[in-house]
Amino acid sequence: MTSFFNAALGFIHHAQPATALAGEVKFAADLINGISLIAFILVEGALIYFVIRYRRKKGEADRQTPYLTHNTKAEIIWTVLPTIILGVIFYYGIASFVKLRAMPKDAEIIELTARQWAWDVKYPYCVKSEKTKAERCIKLSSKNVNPTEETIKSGKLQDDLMKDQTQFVIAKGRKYVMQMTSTDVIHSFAVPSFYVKQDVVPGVISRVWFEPTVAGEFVITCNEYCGNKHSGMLGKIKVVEQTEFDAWKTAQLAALQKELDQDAAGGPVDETALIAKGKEIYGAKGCLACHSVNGNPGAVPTWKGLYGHQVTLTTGAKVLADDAYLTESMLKPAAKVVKGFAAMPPMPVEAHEVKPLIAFIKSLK
Ligand code: HEC
Ligand SMILES: [Cu+2]
Repeated sequence: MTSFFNAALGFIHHAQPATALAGEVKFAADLINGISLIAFILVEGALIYFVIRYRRKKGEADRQTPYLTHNTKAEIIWTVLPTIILGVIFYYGIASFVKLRAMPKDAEIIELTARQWAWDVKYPYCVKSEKTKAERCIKLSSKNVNPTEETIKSGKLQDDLMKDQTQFVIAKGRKYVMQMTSTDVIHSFAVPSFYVKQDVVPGVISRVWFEPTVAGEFVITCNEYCGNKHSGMLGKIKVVEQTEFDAWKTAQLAALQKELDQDAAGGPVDETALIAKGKEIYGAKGCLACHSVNGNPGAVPTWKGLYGHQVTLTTGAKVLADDAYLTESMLKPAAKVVKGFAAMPPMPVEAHEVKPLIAFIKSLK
């Protein structure tokens, strides 16, 4: 019997609990589903039994239903029993809900921004340039998909990206608060194994917290329909041991420091290096989810042949796609909108990324 229930519930809850609270939430959900399943079987079973047992048989005389006004015993049972059951459900529901909603004070805060169709995260770990005083923090966007010539030509790029979205790393046994907002439409941040789900809404900051207790990789899904690539708005959380996390963090910060120093020295000067960097950002910042670079027409303008050509705007005006126009289009996408397209939502492009991106667009003749 237990294995039957486990199998039945297994359809609903595949995920193994992987945080301090997940077990409690799973228990509440399993309890409600289990009670519902039993109630369903009893009610439907009785229904089928009565239909067969009390059916009107062939040639049988008509019978009148007895006139019942009330039955105290039955009324007490069907009032008290459901009240007790609902009371139990309420208790287990509210007990874990209260804990889920109380953000711990000693947690690390990770900022998360949702957009069509990716998650961008920002850690509270930063480095500063001695020379320029510029600051750079660990940020992760889509997993660094490094587009190859082959994938660019085939146009398969966009599917490639959707398969392997943002992957971010956290340490086992630490508490984390995700501080979340959206730049475009309503999304919902959900990690099935963590048993958390929270709407991510433009103009609003919502929070969710967890304390991972199991090392491994866990899937992030968007649980609110948010456009035609909603189903590909996936991500991964990689939970590692504290020592591994520290090593990861040190390496990330060292790479950022190197970038800062390079920028302070004038940035990569040779065009090939700039193009390579631009291509990397195109993958890492998820531009490739929308912009093709092989000329494929779509719901979004292709980047192929864009540089140096005339672009018609929604206002009817024509502009030359030069450095100034492209810079503005990346940093303030709503300023000039290409005719025939919806405005691009704000993108997490940083000022220092514009130059390499333009070099990359320029190279797509
Ligand atoms: C959700 C889909 C989407 C994503 C992701 C996206 N864009 Fe766009 N982009 C658009 C749309 C739609 C337009 C055309 C409307 C407009 O001009 O705002 C556009 C236009 C542009 C233009 C002007 C192109 C032209 O033909 O004039 C530039 C430059 C641009 N995007 C850069 C970027 C960069 C850089 C990224 C990655 C950081 C990016 N976009 C990611 C949808 C997207
Ligand atoms: Cu979404």
